[in-house]
Amino acid sequence: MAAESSAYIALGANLGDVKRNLRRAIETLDATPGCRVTGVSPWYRSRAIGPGNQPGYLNGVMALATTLDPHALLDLLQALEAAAGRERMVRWGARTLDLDLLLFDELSLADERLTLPHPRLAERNFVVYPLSDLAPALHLPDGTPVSDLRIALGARGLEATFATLEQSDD
Ligand code: A4P
Ligand code: MG
Repeated sequence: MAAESSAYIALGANLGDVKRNLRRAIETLDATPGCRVTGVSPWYRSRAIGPGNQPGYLNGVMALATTLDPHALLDLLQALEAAAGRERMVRWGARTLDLDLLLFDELSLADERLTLPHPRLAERNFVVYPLSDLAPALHLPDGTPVSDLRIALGARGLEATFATLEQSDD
């Protein structure tokens, strides 16, 4: 059996049936051969970063144990985004699921498809807060503790919500 790697994935959604899309992404990843979801963070509402007047996002992070390589995992995440996107194009007309590969073991790399750690990880409190909730002692490959990033960024535009998607009522 191939050795398992440890990966962290950011989840975000701001349109459509947000909780259902997020829940489904977690369930589908956990049901994929070679992937095991080992933890899910609490969930945050965040002010949208991006053009126009977008609704707020729901953001969280999951931890994954996987035998996939990083590019195969990226393929899988993009397939899940596309699956949610196809539904959304019929019903809502805009993005409903964003899955970013934040960290993969201690890997640092940059090629045309994949940059690790995720290039915007350290700038985004809606990524760093749930990541440090889930893994308080985690360090980036360069040694930066995620707890330091959390202090540096602060909670501006961020609101802690529910501990699990299942606990929340729609
Ligand atoms: N790519 C390179 N490295 C990675 C990586 N580590 N993980 C490439 C995922 N993808 C990676 O990403 C564009 C390309 O990045 C991919 O083709 C992949 O090969 P995408 O997810 O397809 O496109 P995108 O999400 O529309 O663009 P981008 O630039 O990745 O946006 P972000 O950074 O994902 O931001 N505001 C709030 N409050 N909360 C959010 O979650 N999310 C976004 C999307 C914007 N504003 C937000 C939030
Ligand atoms: Mg993205």
